Amino acid sequence: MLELYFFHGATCGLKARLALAEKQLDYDGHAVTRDHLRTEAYRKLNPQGVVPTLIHDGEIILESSVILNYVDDAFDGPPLKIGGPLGTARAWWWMKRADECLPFIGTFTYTVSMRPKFLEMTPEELEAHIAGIPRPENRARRRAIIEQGYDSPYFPLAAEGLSRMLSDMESALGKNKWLAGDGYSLADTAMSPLVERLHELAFHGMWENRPGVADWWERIRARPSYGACLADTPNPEGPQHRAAGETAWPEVREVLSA
Ligand SMILES: N[C@@H](CCC(=O)N[C@@H](CS)C(=O)NCC(=O)O)C(=O)O
Repeated sequence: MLELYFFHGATCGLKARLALAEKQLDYDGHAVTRDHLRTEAYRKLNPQGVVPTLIHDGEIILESSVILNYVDDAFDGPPLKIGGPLGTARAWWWMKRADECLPFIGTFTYTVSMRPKFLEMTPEELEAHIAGIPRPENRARRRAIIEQGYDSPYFPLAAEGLSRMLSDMESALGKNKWLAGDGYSLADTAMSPLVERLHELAFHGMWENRPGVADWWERIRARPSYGACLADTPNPEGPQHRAAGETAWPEVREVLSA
């Protein structure tokens, strides 16, 4: 039996869902709320209180990149590591890159779209929210973003990190059709949710001068896996992200070009 805990709108949850869709696997999907991630029951499955959590025949598998690799190794279906050891190494390089870029995409999402909700909280509610984040580095980042918004030191770092990510993608896609070679692989699965969030924020200007990324993104969106994960069950926070992103874009563009 295969189960996945995720929430609609979670970048890492989408990563795992895309991989399961690419492998054409049936599974029990548990779409949970953010509040559920803070319960004792969920933290027994995933002590960091995050998604995704994959459970296969009672065994718990954590960390989205580890889940991607496991799903590819454990099941039949189209192989998602291609091109022998070199192709696998390249796919892992991108999976590592996706993990490194997750805090940057979180900073963009929370600064641009989620922050107003936190500013409405009472000081007690806000402290309880921050106290419920297990890792101290994540608590510090969340607090700085809520208190300082675009002036937090995390925002320019995220802008630089995401620009570099897209430049690296442009460079790879100038050499090969897909990120890790001639065929679709876990590299593409891992990077798609990060670009999906930029797409939700309507920050398409970030790839207007990166034709390789623009073309790759259209090909990703045309895949059945994208339709299965996003067309049928769109992110309920998508309209909020788009509205906030459209308003923020002039300011974000300035930071990106600084
Ligand atoms: N390194 C972890 C990160 C997981 C993570 O941070 N997940 C986010 C969603 S992308 C989450 O569950 N956040 C909890 C929240 O928003 O309350 C992984 O790749 O699985």
